[in-house]
Amino acid sequence: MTKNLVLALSGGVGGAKLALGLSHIVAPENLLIVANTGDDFEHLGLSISPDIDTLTYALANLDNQTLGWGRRDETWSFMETLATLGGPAWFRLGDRDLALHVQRTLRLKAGETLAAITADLTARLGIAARILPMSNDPVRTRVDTNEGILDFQDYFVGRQCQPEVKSLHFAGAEAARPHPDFRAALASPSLRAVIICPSNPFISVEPILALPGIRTALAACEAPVIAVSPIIGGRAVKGPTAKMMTELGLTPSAAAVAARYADFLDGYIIDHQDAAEAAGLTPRTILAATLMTTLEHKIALAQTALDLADSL
Ligand code: FO1
Repeated sequence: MTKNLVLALSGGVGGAKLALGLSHIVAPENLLIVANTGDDFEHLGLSISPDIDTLTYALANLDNQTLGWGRRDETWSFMETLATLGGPAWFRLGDRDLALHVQRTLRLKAGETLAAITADLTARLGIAARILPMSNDPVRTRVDTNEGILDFQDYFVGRQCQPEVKSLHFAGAEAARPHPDFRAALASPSLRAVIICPSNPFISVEPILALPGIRTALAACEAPVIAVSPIIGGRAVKGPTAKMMTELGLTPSAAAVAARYADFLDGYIIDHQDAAEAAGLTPRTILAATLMTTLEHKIALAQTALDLADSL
């Protein structure tokens, strides 16, 4: 049995960059990208799945590289008009992006699963690799802060990550069923590697790990589990990872992220800047250029991750 299936766990902007790199190397029928849905929420009566959409736009080459979310070449007539009508304008939905949320909402209301809808919409956008929601059941990240418990998007966008994080929990995770194809991939004899993309461990990766049986399945996984550090030089490339780690009493370092995955991590990729940390790490650790600003960087890092997996 040739081991050719690559399973990537992704959320947010960093995850989508590495997923894009992998999509240029791994044949689409062998690439399964599991997307975090803990960021999902209902807004303006719409079901919004930001991490699925960030992945979708990145793989469709439609992503807004300035904002890091939403579509490029966007117009904002809907938002401008909504604001003049006194509607909530804090969560910005571009006119083209809006069509995706409307269509997803209509199809969910018609009884389709998030996975089925995602498969059809990504195909319509010309994406061959498979983007799979971690579950069809609702999981909602809640952030317990010094200002009380906030829904994720209220914290992340509404409050721009200012409140001090005391803890996170993933409402619904214990009752949610991992998508069966996700479970099957983890147990598949043709699994070549599991790649944990450089996403925020707390808001993008741990909702996935919080699903019943996933941590156990990763620890039991025959294939190597590789992670790319989302922290470079003590700082996150984008977003609140470092601030969150400090507020949670952790040192914002590549080593501290690896410790979150200690029970299943086989290989770890950290940036050259963090070479000094490599010695103390238990998983096989290698250095690479982990800041991905060009497509070439994304492809190179994806290749490095697969090479590390194949070497273990
Ligand atoms: N992030 C923001 O900081 N401000 C926004 O107005 C915003 C709108 C938005 C609309 C659609 C979408 O898919 C994502 C959007 N994001 C926005 C990002 C979103 O908050 C994600 O949860 C983050 O990318 C973290 O994963």
